[in-house]
Amino acid sequence: MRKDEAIQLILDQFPIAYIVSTCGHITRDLYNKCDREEHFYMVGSMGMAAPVALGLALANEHQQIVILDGDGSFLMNLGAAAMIGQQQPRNLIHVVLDNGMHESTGGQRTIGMENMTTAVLSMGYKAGLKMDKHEDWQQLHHHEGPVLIHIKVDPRTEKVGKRVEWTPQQILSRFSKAIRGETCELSAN
Ligand SMILES: Cc1ncc(C[n+]2csc(CCOP(=O)(O)OP(=O)(O)O)c2C)c(N)n1
Repeated sequence: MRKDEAIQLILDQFPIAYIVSTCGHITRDLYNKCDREEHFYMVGSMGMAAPVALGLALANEHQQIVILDGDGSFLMNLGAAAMIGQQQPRNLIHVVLDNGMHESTGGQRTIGMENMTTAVLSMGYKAGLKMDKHEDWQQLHHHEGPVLIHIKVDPRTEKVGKRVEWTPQQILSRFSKAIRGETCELSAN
């Protein structure tokens, strides 16, 4: 599957979710596909989308929170997965877009983790699903969180889109307002 197809599937499956995306190309891909106040774009802090999303899920238990992670970012901070497994937030979906590399910094290989779904089950996730085909998505809604969705994606062939134009302060401000149900009237620089 192409990465942009996978991101579109996530947006279609979780249309009202709050999404925390890992730094680098994944954040840029999400931003360029669809920019919403409900997106918290990590800009720089690799491995930190999962702990940020965990905090959000615990503090906002009636909102659905989605982590859009890369395999490099997921592997960099496995401790966050262990904490998610221990805290058991029912409203948290952890998506890992696995291209087998650190694409954002030049394509260096990751160590790989074929058994990511069984690994997180042993840490306490309620489900670990490998979703490589469009049909696989039908099984999704039977599970409560925390759920890990492992998606193998192809290496990029097209040019990456522009960087996020919001400042980190604007990202935080508009996201916080959105999750509190307040209106927001910011415009990007
Ligand atoms: C703590 C930290 N280390 C390294 C980086 C540099 N960096 C940014 S994105 C990235 C690769 C992320 O890889 P992955 O999560 O697999 O996503 P991909 O780039 O493949 O989309 C790296 C190494 C960083 N931003 N922060």
